[in-house]
Amino acid sequence: MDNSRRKEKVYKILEEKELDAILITSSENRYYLSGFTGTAGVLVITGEKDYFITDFRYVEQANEQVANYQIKEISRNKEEKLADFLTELNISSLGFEDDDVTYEYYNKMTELCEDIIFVPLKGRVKELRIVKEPEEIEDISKAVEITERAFDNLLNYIEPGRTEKELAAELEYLLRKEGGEKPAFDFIVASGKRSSLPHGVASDKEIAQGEFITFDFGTYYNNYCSDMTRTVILGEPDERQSEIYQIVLEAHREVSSKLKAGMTGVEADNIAREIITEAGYGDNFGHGLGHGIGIEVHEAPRLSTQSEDTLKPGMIVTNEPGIYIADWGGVRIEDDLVVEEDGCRVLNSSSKELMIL
Ligand SMILES: [Mn+2]
Repeated sequence: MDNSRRKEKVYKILEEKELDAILITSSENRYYLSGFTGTAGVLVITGEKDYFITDFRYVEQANEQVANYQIKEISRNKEEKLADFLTELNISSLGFEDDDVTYEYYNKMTELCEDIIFVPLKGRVKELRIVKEPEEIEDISKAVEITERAFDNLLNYIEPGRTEKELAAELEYLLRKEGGEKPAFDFIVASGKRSSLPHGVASDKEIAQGEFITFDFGTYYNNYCSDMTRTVILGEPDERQSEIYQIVLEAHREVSSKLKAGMTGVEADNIAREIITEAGYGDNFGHGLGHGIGIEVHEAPRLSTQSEDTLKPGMIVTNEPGIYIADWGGVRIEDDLVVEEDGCRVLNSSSKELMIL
């Protein structure tokens, strides 16, 4: 991966915050800024020479994957040796990921590095990931494609008597078979009354005739996530089921046709919220409209009544309005969208009409 452009952006943060170095500890930012896919290692970015520090298990992999960093091995007493190394480099102010390190790690490092001032980065590095580069959009599109193919293949498997867990397991198998790397999160398979649980992780409940089943799932592809939700029904819907489904679908469609760069996260959320509220179900849409996806399945920007973000071209966000009625059930429909100058591009292509199985 060519990480040089991304590193340049970190150099700007060094300058802006007048830091001697930035220590990257989170796996997501480590991957974003280096290309390393292993699970251990830190980056020390000074702007002159940058270092990738990892232990014995990953040195060979780092040499293959990580360009533009000097690879350094620290295998035992990692904190002590890192502290010695930072002191050797004459660093006096060090930016660190305060939203990533543990209290224990912070205490240990500040104790070991007496002469170094630790400056919290407050999400400044993470923010670099909010607008996606063309290669990232490609990876997410691929993840979405895999997700849709797997769901298509799952449809034949859905029948009364299967448990939610069986459906989740089959879905995971199909995703991996289609080329997915691993699930993007614990799948939600919520049927019948359980579909009123926005985050009802698959249970031992058997699915039955007449029930809504909400599937919320996704996969990693090349380290990027997809996130998709469909609600299907076993047998013909009753009047109320059709009504609720149509309201959510209308809210969802209105968002895909109106969302564009320049809107705030609050305005985007409000496109769907207005429709659901006017239909009388405002109190039953208790979460935000959507969120960014990327290396993490939930990242900036947020589309919600609390959001402080403004949409820019190249952001990828979910569009997932829902209505949840306790002791009855619920509906959610979710696609992934690329924000563009004058609109948005929907990455999903599978049908959003109520699927009657
Ligand atoms: Mn989502």
